Amino acid sequence: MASSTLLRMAADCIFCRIAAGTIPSTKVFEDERVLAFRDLHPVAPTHVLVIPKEHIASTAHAVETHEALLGHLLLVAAKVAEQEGLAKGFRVVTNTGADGGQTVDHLHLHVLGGRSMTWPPG
Ligand code: D5M
Repeated sequence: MASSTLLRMAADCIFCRIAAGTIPSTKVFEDERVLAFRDLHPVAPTHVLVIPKEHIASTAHAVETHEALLGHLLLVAAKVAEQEGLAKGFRVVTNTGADGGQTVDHLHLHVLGGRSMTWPPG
């Protein structure tokens, strides 16, 4: 792994380890900037997480230089939804901070589908 990649990994971040391949995951999509894998505790028939390989703690920690990467994450979420056959629709969620329900401090998009979603979320 390139040292620049190592520098952008956070120590003890589970999603950095998944991105580096040192913790296994069920991958559904990968390119040089992002990884998509199945959530360990799915809350919908399809529940995929899309993460940047670079460590960004949350949406609130994203800065201007992440703009293209953030757009790419959303495009990959749509690609994953198509790949998963979610033609009837899907939901993309990013929990941010304690009140937002974030439990893993590495920015991730949840792609949820395969059932009808309700609103508002809990
Ligand atoms: O979502 C964090 C999500 O991460 C939560 O739905 C469980 C999932 N998770 C945690 N560890 C793993 C591993 N090892 N593989 C796959 N999925 C995992 P949040 O929005 O932060 O609450």
